[in-house]
Amino acid sequence: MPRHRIQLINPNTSQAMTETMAITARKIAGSRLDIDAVCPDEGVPSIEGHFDEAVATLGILQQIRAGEDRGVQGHIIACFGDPGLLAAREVATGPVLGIAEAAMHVASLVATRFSIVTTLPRTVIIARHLLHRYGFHDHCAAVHAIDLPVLSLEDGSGMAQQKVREYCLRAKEQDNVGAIILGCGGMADLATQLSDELQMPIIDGVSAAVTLLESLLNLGITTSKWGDLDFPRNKGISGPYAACLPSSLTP
Ligand code: 2AL
Repeated sequence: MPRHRIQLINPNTSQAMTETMAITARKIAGSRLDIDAVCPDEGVPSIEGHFDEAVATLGILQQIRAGEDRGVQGHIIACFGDPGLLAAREVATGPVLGIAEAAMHVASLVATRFSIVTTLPRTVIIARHLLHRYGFHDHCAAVHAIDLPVLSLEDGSGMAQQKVREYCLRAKEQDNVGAIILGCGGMADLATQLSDELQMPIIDGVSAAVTLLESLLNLGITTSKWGDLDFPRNKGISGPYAACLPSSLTP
C-alpha cells in the first residue's frame, strides 16, 4: 500500500488541543500515514455552540483547500460537532470525515447501544442533532455532559479527565450500553486507558476517523462529485471565501 498523507483539522485555535489529538492520531496511524495537524490562526479557542461552529467553518474550508494544494489526500474535522462537514466535502476532492460520525459508525459496529460523554450541557443538543442526521438516534441511550468547558481538558489540573472517567463509569453502570463515545476531540488521549479500566469499548472519534479514513484511501474512494457534494458553482465569490475554492473555480 502506498503511504497516504492526511490532515487533522482542529477547527478551534487551541494549539494544545491540536497537539493532544495529533499524538493520538499518529499513534494509531503508525508509519502507514503522514498526518499534518493544523488549526486556524484566527477564530474561536474552543467550539461549544452553534455560533462557534459557524465561526470555525470558514477556517475549516480554507484548511481543506490549502491541504489539497500541498498534496493532502484526506481530511478529518476534529471537533465533535462535525462543523462544516458537508460544505467541506463540497470543496474537497479527497474524503472528509467528522470525528462524531466516525465514532458513531465505529460504536455501532461493536455495540447495539452506546452513550456519549461530552463537555458542556449546550453541546448535548449538537450531539443529538448529529445522532438524528446520521441515523444513530435509536442506538444512543444517553448523552452526558461533564459540565466543564472544552479547554478545561487542557488546563493541566486533571479535573476534567477525572469527570470524564466518572461519567463513563456511571454510563456503564446505568445506561445498559455496550460502548461509550468520548464527545470531544480533547478527550482523544483518554480512550485506551478507560477501555482497559472499564473493560468495554470507549471510543474516541479521532482514532476512529484516522482508521476509517485510511480504509477509504486504501480503497481509492474519494468524495463523490456526483450530486450535491460536487464543487460549489463558480459565482464570482469574493473576500476570504475565495481561498476555500479550488483554483480552477476562482476567477
Ligand atoms: C468540541 C470539540 O471536540 N472541540 C471543541 O472545541 N469543541 N466539542 C465538544 N462537544 O466539546
